[in-house]
This record gives sequence, structure tokens and C-alpha cells, in this order.
Amino acid sequence: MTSDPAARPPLDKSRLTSIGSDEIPDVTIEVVDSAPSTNALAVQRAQEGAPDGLVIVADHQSAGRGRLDRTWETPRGTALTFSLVLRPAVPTRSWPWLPLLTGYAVAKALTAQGYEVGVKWPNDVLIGDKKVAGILIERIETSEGPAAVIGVGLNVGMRADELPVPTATSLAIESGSEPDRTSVLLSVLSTLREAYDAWQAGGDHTGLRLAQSYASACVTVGQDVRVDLPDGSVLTGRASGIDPGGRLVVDGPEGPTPVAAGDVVHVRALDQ
Ligand code: BT5
Repeated sequence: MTSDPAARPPLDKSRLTSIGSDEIPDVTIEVVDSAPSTNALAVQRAQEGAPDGLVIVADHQSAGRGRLDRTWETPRGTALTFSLVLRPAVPTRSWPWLPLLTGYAVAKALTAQGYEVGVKWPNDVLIGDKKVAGILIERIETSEGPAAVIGVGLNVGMRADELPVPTATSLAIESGSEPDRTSVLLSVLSTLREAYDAWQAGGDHTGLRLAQSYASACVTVGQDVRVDLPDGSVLTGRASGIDPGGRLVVDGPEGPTPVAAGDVVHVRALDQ
């Protein structure tokens, strides 16, 4: 592993900006050296008319955003921080699937590289019980119609003393060697594009199929959970599944209760 963070190589800009449609179809990558938040930049690009499939990746992100005003911190050279502009052709009521689909695709790409990965509903990717990636989705209106901006933060090369929080981990910590960020990005984007295209092409049964695949990769299903809701109330019960709308079904005091990703502050396993 590289011991001097300053010596970590930058992203391979010429490789990323020259990928062809035979490698990853319908994706164009823009690399910036530094940005406060790639999501903010992607929102700006979408409002300027960026098409479906634009990816903005920052070599360093200085003021990363999490959900609900939380922050996302990554030392330079140690992480992937990128955002995609998507203009899904499916009805907006199906869009709650986007963060789940993204987490599922990130997990699938990392699993293919030998990591033991799970997804925590709605937007975390875990190795063991530690968070290796987080996802932030924003829906915006543009003059070309509604767009989604999906941000992904993936911890690649951080050493234990570089982790922003003790609940985080990185690919380097899990594998004992520091993977190349450019290759990891290309493999995640390729898996994500494939999952996104399948979702868009899938028709009426997509929700059901996705719910089954997602549930099988989801560590939350089967756990006793505490869900904190925005009005301060708390729902506790056994997480029993994912419904066709991408909502987590919690068997609470009033029976099976679906909760939507946009409506939860926290979901925690009761034994943690
Ligand atoms: C998320 O929020 O997990 C969404 C993170 C999305 C980050 C990407 S990076 C590219 C794009 N541009 C942006 O500005 N954002 C997106 P949430 O579930 O709210 O989790 C945030 C919490 O995770 C923080 O409060 C910390 O506890 C923890 N955290 C912060 N940095 C972390 C890291 N690098 N790894 C693991 N956990 C982290």
C-alpha cells in the first residue's frame, strides 16, 4: 500500500475520457481535479442540458454531501467520488428504485472482484458491518424534463487512520492492497449501466424482479430494526422484505408497514 498519501496516483483522465461505447455504452465521463461536490456539479450540468449518461468524477471532493445535510468525507487520492446524470424513461413513481439499483450494482461489481459485499437499505454498501460506499440521489426539474443525479462515494484506498468515521471501511483495508481507482470506477460504471438499462427495459415485472434480487443482497431484510421517521416517531419491528416499489416492509405493531427511502432519517439494526 502507498504510505505517502501525496504519492497516490491521480485518476487516469485520458483513459476515462476516451472510453468507447463498446466498453460502456451511453456513458460519457468528465474528470475534474477537485470539486466541492460532484452532485452539485452534476445538477448544474443537468440544468444546462446534459444528456442521460454524463458522469462527473472528481479526483478530490472537498465538501461531499450525504443525505439530510450530513457530510461525506474522503482524503485526496483515497476514494471514488462521482455523480451521474440520468433521464430515466420510466414513470417517476418508479424512480425510488434508483438508489437501490445503484447500491445493488456497486455491490455486484465489488462482489465480482472478490469482496464480500452487502447492501443496507436504502443506500449503503457494506463489507461486513462497515460502510464502504454511500449513495445520494437528487431529483431535479430541468428544461428538458425531470432528471436524476446519483452520487456515489466509494472508499478505495483509505488506511485505517484515514477513515472519517469508525463505521467506515475501504477496499484497501479489506483486501490488504490498494486497488487502482480508475479500474474500479470503470467496472462499477459498466455494471451500473447494465443494471439501469435492464431496469428501463424491464416493463411491469421489473419492480418485482428487482425487489427479489435486491432483497437477496440486502442485509437489512431479516433484521429487527428501528426506523427513525422525520416527524420524530420511531417504528420498530422485523424487516421482512422489499415491496415492488422499493420500500422496506417492517412488521411493526400495526402489521406489515412499508417505509419509503425518502421518508426515513435512520434505519438501525436493533442489536447494534
Ligand atoms: C450517504 O449519506 O451515504 C451518501 C453519500 C454520497 C456521497 C457521494 S460522493 C459523490 C457525490 N457527491 C456528493 O456531494 N455526495 C455524493 P448518509 O447515509 O447520510 O451517510 C453520511 C454519513 O456517513 C456521515 O454522517 C458519516 O457518519 C458517514 N461517512 C462520512 N464519510 C464517510 C465515508 N467516506 N465512508 C463511510 N462513511 C462515511
